[in-house]
Amino acid sequence: MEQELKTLREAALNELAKASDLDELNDLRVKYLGKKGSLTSVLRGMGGLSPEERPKIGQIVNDIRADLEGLLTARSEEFKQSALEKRLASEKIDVSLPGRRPNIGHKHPLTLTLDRIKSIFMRMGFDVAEGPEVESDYFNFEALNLPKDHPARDMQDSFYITPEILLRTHTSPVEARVMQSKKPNDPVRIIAPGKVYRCDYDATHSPVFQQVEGLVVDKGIKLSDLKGTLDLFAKEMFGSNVKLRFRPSFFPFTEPSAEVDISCVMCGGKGCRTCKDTGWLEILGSGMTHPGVLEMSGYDPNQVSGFAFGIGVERVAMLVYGIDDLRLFYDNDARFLAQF
Ligand code: 2U9
Repeated sequence: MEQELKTLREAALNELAKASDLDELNDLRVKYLGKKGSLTSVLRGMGGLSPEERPKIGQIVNDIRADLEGLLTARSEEFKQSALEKRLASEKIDVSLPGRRPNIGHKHPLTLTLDRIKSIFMRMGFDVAEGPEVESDYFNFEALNLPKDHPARDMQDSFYITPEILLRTHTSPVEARVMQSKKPNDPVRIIAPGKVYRCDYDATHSPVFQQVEGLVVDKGIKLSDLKGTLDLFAKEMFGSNVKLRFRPSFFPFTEPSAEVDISCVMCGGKGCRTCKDTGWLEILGSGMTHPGVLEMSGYDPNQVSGFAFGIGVERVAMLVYGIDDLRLFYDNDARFLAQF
């Protein structure tokens, strides 16, 4: 057996000396030291040896294993080193060249605008509420006092999934859901930001756009609360010199309703192309929450009252950044987006 081991050792050393790369070294490791390798087979055959011979042979096997392992490691280091040297010799790096600046992304102008709107209302104590974009006819229309013959309910004006389910046309259903989740008459002070969908597409309308709607309901909420809140919002958003104008309007979910204009941010109210020489820019719609809408969500209009408003985020972003075509927000043209 001693002779057999000696031959094995010599064969292994011989092959190791001839190996020319890491793969071959690995094959040799498996061949001699692996689970089914030659040395392991010798160890298995030791059962037939006398008790005096066993430790002697065991010692020889261990010595060979240690020798082979040492040599394998040394040779593989040699191969790795020479591969590295070869690569370094062929690779020419000019460390004096300027580096490549990575393109770091940033927030989309609509997100920047939305963040600012949210921050202004959060500082006034509003909570941010969210809800589904795929909505039921009940929450999108019924609970908001939108009659069956209202134009928004037409298949041509909204995206229907089934006759009873559609892509929400405003974020108002979020406010209705919040009211219905509360104890009747519990105070509400929320904004509902998010995407909404309508069949419309031109320079000032996109089939998907973003809104921030707001709803305040409590005992004794008055029109002056609505005016004060929106006045503060407009001054924070467009500057403290801005003036507000409330024009009577109509929405099914508010009564009375008002459209809100700000003095033109481009010309300060003198009249220019942006304000079509009127000195005013329409920025949002608002009103006192319709008693029927309160009732529908379990609130008692004799105990509490409220106000609501709706802001188009694209419209605000266009005024803040001086953009004249809303489609730019959705084209994903890097030359446009890089400017923010
Ligand atoms: C509940 C009750 C009342 C939300 C309101 C508006 C006025 C409004 C438009 C502005 C521009 C939508 O993005 S836009 O096209 N919105 O004028 N929205 S009051 O009123 C509500 C909402 C929920 C329960």
